[in-house]
Amino acid sequence: MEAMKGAIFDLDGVLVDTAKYHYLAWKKLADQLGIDFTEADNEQLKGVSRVRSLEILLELGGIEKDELEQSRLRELKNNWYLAFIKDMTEKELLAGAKEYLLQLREEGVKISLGSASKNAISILKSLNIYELFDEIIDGTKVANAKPDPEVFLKAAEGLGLKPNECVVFEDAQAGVQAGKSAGMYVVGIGTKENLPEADEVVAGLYQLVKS
Ligand code: B16
Ligand code: MG
Repeated sequence: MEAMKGAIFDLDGVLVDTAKYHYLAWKKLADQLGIDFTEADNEQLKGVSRVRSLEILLELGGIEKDELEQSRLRELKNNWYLAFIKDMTEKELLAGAKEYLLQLREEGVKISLGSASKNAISILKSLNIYELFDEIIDGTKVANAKPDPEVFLKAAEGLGLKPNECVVFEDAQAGVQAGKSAGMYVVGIGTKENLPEADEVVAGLYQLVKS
């Protein structure tokens, strides 16, 4: 890797733990549809787009729905999810997240978001870190979901940097693959067992904060 000039952060699971709220909302939908859906099943939805997440849920239940009905179900789930995260505050930031963003800014590293979420901007604002980003690429700006590299390539372009000048911070396997396909150095957030393709793995951003 060249010296890091840009840092591209996934949102859910890296900066904030919204996975539990996604789970509660998908679980509510699953209950309504009579689908058995566990927290272990929810792992398959991490980092995956809303459209694909619903397809996986329906596949788990062996249920088929046409596109119109799927769109209604996605909206239902998203409204529940938004109600769950409505009162989210800075307290929900994962350990070290804000400190690490501030440290990078201090070092002159450019910062972008690279998230599949279509709710990313409102979440960043609730967490009071929106102003720390030079670029935001989210689910409203990409056509192809991770593991496609589009989200990270657009982020690098938005920062005015080459892919090999950027480092991706990702907690999901699909996101790590997207970062590698983009030609970037990838720091996995989690464990080596779960993210074997990452260039290095830390348990959380707090491990990268200089004391
Ligand atoms: P939304 P990330 C992803 O965010 C989540 O990990 C994934 O579980 C979710 O389905 C996806 O965003 C879409 O989110 O329904 O809010 O548009 O990890 O890429 O930041
Ligand atoms: Mg994630």
